[in-house]
Amino acid sequence: MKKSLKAALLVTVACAVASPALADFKQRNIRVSNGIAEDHPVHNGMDAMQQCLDEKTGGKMKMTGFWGGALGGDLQSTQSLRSGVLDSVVTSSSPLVGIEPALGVFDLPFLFRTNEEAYAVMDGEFGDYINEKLEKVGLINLAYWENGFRNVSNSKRPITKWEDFEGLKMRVMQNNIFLDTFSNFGANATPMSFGEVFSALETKAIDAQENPYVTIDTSKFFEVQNYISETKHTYTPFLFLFSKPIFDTYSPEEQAALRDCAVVGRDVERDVIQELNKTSLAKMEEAGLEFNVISPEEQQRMLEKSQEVYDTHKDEIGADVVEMVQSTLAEMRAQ
Ligand code: 2Q2
Repeated sequence: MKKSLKAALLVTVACAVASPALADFKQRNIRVSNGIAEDHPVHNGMDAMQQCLDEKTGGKMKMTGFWGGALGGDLQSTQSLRSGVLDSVVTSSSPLVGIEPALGVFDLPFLFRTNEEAYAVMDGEFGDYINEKLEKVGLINLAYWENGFRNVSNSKRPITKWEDFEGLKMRVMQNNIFLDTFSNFGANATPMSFGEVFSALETKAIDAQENPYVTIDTSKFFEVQNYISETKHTYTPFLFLFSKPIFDTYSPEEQAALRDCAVVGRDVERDVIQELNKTSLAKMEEAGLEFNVISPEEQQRMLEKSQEVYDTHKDEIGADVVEMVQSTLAEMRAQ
């Protein structure tokens, strides 16, 4: 037998052995709750994840995305996962600190400086450490997707230094670290679920909110705001969570397919969100919003002013947890 034909046969046999038979997969209809709008890059990530699942399972594992909080907000959907009545949710980590306090580390202002730092921490040992904690509370985190670096939009004035927050009625996520961070700057901070933000801005119940550009664009907050200021004050991850009670009924092959394809979707979502962040900002400037970038000096003053937030919340997050991330980042920055 010709060598090349033999090699081709060996590869074919190896693939057949490595990849589970399609018979190992059952028909699964997976509902995925999202608080964000359907045209957010999470949708691109889910499309790529679905394509991966189709290839691995012969189309047996099908996801359906529910957008705009149709199945409930972040915390409500996450609780439904824990009780096994909902399959999956893509949610920020911030509203979940009541379930797992260690997640609060991601809310510390100016923790990460770049996307690369965030990815190294989330996709590495620390991410696994957090995922082990989440499993203990009934949640499987399939992968860390991207919500991203958060910036401030408001209807009153450009934010050029922390003192400019004085008296601003500002929505924050339902999370005490965010509440303290902006109260500490002098804002009149109000915790509010994501689904209420647009109408609160529209009715002037609040003046300001903070989110990545893509979110401010796709959730149309910019339509009822006048200023957008690049502060990059926090990087928020999206957790692609799956119900552990449901996950435990899946075969090892089904579980592996979900985890592997969530990573495929993650990489697509991160790429698309990087591109869309640029076009979202341009679109909002064209819509008439006044844009400014806070200077490195003023960003440093914001960080120094926020040190007391670290001191206040370090113990509730876990001093060891904060230390793990900060030492990882120190090593990266020393290279
Ligand atoms: O400010 C927010 O609440 C957003 O960053 C949300 O966390 C995010 O858009 C989604 O988790 C909404 O479900």
